[in-house]
Amino acid sequence: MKVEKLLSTRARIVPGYYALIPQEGRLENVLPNLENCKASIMAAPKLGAGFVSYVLQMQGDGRTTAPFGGESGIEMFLYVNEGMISITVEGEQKKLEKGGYVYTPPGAKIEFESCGIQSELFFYKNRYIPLEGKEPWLVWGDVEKLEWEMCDGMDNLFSKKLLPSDIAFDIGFHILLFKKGGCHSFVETHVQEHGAYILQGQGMYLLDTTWSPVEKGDFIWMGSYVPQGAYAIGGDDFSYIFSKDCNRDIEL
Ligand code: UGY
Ligand code: MN
Repeated sequence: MKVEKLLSTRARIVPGYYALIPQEGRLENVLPNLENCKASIMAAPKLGAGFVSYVLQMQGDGRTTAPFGGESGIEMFLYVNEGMISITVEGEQKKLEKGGYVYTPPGAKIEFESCGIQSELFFYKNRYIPLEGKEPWLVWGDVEKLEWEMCDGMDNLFSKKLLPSDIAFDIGFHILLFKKGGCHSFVETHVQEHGAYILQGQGMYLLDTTWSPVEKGDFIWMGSYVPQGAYAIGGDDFSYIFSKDCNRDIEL
């Protein structure tokens, strides 16, 4: 068979530091508790990430055959990027559409199934860092109901904060939206990690010293201290959802 295109990739992987995984390079994994679902594991400890994140493409009849979670200390987050999903957490059931999300506190179990249409989920597992006297709680949300906040006084960069500003939580999820001409106001360098999934548009992303073109469907893992920044290109809105560890001191 003749290969039409030269074999090349936008993937940039520096284990322990950062990774850009373009959509076209993703592979599908079989996971024991998922049926009729293409599961791609994005960030994982093998890469150097402190968490696991997945992109799950569920067929109309895709579902979990056994719950995720239940291990003590594991918190999870699920964001519906396309379609409609019925989700059950500890006996509580809700239907979420595009923009819907749920955070499950340590030890909770989650089950989900597509509601007859193809659905895409961004899914996340992380080991919770306990804080004496505090416990995070189950959070259901819908980004459509959250207000955009201006970032750094700029009229073309906005964010939404998906989880409560409470010290009990050790992780945050946010959406960053770059309107035409929008960019970070400075190149960030920080201890927190990010798992970022691009929801729409195209941009240029700085990771360490290299700018790379990125677009909808790409995943970026930013490890501790990787210099990072972005700007939108092409005139359309550019946005991504990302995780950020928070509210904890560093153990020595
Ligand atoms: O809050 C953040 O750390 C975020 N602005 N970083 C990023 O978008 N790479
Ligand atoms: Mn950052």
